[in-house]
Amino acid sequence: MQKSTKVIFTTQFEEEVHAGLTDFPKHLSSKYFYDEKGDKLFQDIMHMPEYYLTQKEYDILLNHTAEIAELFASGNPKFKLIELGAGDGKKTKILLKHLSENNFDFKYQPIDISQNVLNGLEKSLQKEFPNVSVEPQQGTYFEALEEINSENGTKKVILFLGSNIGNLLHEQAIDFLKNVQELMQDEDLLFIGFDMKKNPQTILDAYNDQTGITAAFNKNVLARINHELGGNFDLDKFLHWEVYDPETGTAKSYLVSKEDHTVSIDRLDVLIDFKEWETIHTEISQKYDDTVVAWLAEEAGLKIETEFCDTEKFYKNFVLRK
Ligand code: AVI
Repeated sequence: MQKSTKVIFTTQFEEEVHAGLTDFPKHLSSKYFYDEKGDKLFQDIMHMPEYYLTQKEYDILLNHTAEIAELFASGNPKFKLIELGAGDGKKTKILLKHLSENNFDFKYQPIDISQNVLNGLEKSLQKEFPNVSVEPQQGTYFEALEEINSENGTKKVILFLGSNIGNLLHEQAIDFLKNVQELMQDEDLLFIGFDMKKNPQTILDAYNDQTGITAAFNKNVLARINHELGGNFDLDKFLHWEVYDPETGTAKSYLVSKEDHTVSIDRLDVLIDFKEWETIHTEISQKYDDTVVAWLAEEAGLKIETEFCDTEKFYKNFVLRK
């Protein structure tokens, strides 16, 4: 970094981009992948054969639909289904179909950071399930938690699918689960997806597809900085690089500068120097085993009630209670 005039940040995006790119080593948060283009790229990722996570969770929901629905309604048949990071709802629609066809007494509240994604979801739900009462809400997981808090008195079934928890470090995941736990009542459930450890090559392939979709997704954070903050990143000067540590179960994504160069970001009034092969760490996608899931749950004050798994044991959905 060469300039250091005082800039007043007006958004969290500006502040975090400045902090991340002037730090050593450099980093940017994966939450900034998701603008309209990033949402579309993530949809494409979920359709890639290499990205097994979506299909595996879909299979679990499809093979255990009735059992899961009964679990949601056990004790108190009336509940609110709150989904954190709902996306296009493709997997959840399996449950919604069963719940609505069998006259379960529930409301569906999809929560997502992207208003664009929510608009699409709401439209498709109106068409496919006109009888389901839908209350979409835009916001981050943490804003969503406040929403959950205001729901006391209604039984809540909280869905957190897609191994979205894997984008958090263990410490952050525990904090998040603890926050959820504190807002849960005894009858509430947390239905949560975890991508499990497996052949390391399978994991690397999922984050390093030959078609370059994941690379474009990773680089989209730079494209966003260009569009929204007046940056002049040349995306071709960066490589998408994925590593997976089979011991810790952590997959990490990087952008690696192929040459010495300087990038300016007008809105932040800053110049960022890159050395040849210097990295920007952009995402972690944690993989789990049973011991780690049990540890996270215990640290957060949650109990594992039951679990569902696909035939290859690639992916698991756990049902947690406080
Ligand atoms: C949203 N999240 C769980 C995805 C993952 O697997 O970490 C995001 C993703 N990054 C690259 N491919 C998919």
